[in-house]
Amino acid sequence: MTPTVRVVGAPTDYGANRRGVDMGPSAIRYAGLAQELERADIDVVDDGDVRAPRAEERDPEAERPASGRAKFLRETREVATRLADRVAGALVGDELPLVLGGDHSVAIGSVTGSARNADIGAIWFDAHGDFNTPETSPSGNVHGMPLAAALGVGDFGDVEWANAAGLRAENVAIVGLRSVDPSERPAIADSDVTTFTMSDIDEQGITSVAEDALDVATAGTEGVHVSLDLDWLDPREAPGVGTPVRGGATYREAHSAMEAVAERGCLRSLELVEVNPILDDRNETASLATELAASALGKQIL
Ligand code: B3U
Ligand code: MN
Ligand code: MN
Repeated sequence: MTPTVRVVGAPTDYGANRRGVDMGPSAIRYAGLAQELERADIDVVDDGDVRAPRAEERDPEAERPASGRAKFLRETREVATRLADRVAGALVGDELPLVLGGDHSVAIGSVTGSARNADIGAIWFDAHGDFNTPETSPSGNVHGMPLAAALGVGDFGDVEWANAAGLRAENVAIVGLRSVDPSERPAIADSDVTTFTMSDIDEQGITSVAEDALDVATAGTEGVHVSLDLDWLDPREAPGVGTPVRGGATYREAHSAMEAVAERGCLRSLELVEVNPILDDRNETASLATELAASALGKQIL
């Protein structure tokens, strides 16, 4: 039985360089998230949004990292701290937190909250590695850094609020990779994270890749955080994202991977990030996000 799902929105955009992704939580709710889950016999409680500052009212450099660049680090910390408390609180109440982003920097809060009282694994469905650090980032945008932050890579080792103590790189898999910055490649290679590129999906098939990723994330852990960046999908399926990259997962591959997650029975927390309704076509990316959430949470066809 799927536990009650507690929805919490994190309407941020300062981790990305695009306005509009802060409207992701509204777009996903408007697309019918609660109804989609209820139709799948899943109980849903909507906890509203965490308070998130507006980028234009803040100084991007207010909290400078030890070296390099990470814009809006202070704001990222504020939201991550609030979100981590909400996520951990839901889990203490035996509920399953479902976080709606916002840009992917919110994952720092989701992961640290999910890892607060348990050893967890994580599966990162994403076109990108999200493994930049303030020293390596070409953009300074924190949405390209959350996985490195949670694992304490580079300078992030000293950023205590961002490190997820109960998450080890050996239990992390990235699925769908096809856009990695030259500067972040060595950090991924030097880590114990397991990667599955789009070529791996071409060669092995999504069923095998999803099972392998689940093996990595569940080995010796108490549950898995699934971080679903909608740019994992091909832009033809999910046009409403800030940084689309051609050659992504198809509609069926995405559902198949989510169904594998549900079947394994290991899901501890879920997040849907980077939906940008301004760039979308009739809210179809948000609508797809609701469908994929239902699959991950165990929607049955028959
Ligand atoms: N790797 C680039 C681009 C990027 C990462 N995540 C997204 N875009 N969504 C960066 O800015 O770190
Ligand atoms: Mn991402
Ligand atoms: Mn991405």
